[in-house]
Amino acid sequence: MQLGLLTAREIAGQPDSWQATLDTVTEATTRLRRFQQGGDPNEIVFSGCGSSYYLAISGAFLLESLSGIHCRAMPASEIINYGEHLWKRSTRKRELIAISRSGATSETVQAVRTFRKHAWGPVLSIGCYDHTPMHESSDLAITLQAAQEESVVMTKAFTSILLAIQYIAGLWTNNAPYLQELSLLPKLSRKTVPQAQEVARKIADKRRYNNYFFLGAGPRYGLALEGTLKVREMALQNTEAYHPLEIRHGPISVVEDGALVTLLQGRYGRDYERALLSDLKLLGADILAVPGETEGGPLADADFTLGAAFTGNEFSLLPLYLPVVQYLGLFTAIKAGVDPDTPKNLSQVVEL
Ligand code: F1P
Repeated sequence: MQLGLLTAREIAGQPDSWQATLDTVTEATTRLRRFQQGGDPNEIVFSGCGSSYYLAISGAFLLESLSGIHCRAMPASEIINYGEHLWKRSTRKRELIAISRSGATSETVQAVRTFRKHAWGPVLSIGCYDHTPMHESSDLAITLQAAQEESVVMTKAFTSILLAIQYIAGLWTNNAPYLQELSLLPKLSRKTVPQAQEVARKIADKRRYNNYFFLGAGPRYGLALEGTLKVREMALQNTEAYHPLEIRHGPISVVEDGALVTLLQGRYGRDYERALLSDLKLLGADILAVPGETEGGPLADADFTLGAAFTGNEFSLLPLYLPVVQYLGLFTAIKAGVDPDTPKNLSQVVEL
């Protein structure tokens, strides 16, 4: 049996899935605009579970920075358990963006129904299947058919939903240059995905690490969390995610030889992040920098880099950070003799 066959195919299928995603959301433009004009919210809540919650974290940061509207991310269970308590004195007009690949995760479906029951605001749901309980409970449903997956772990579904959120953010803010940048991603990914495969294979061939750290600031924090989920679900390894400078405030105590630190680099805070990498390197960690080069030049302290194939607006390039992280989970699992297609104790859908 070849380990990780399904997952490998889905990671490699991202360029096609991203193009199909752009086609789907472009086709839904009128409905998406109408949804937003009807709501006029002063708070947009993003929600989901697991990888879909991590999408919510990145999506909320992204939409708030493009629109100026206050956005927050909540795990679906928090809406069910605390929504009423949290919002009982609030007069804000809200909207919910619910995210679920399956559209059937119990907490997410329940969060959508709770939101509607209390008339907290309209619900937009994003998933990969039609006629799901989540979609049927929402005001507007977007289905990304091409992002459907056989594997338990989310890979192309994650990046495709991320791209859909980016498109919606660009559309709602009438940001034509941003939408134009997004349209280039499928083509860019045809170069980045094979590069990512090569880099991740090299890392897994070098050694098995004791701890895998993922660092990401701003809209990349949710992606760093997704990195931990990939390495944990697929390869069952120890892994942690932080906003980059947060690692100095405690977690650095366990950084030593045997740690791999992956920095998802952006433009802001670059000098602080470079100084941080030097310190982590001195402690014995190996460093993967994604991308390996920014406007500030190449990163001297990186042991591994994902070429300079993507430079530009970090808010548009977000999906390009993921393939190397996904391949890292895949190859680390294969090296350890674990099948990434069948993660321990996990199923595609968590139904309570
Ligand atoms: C959410 C999720 C996945 C996780 C696993 C269990 O699914 O937590 O993120 O990888 O497959 O389910 P969904 O709500 O996006 O379908």
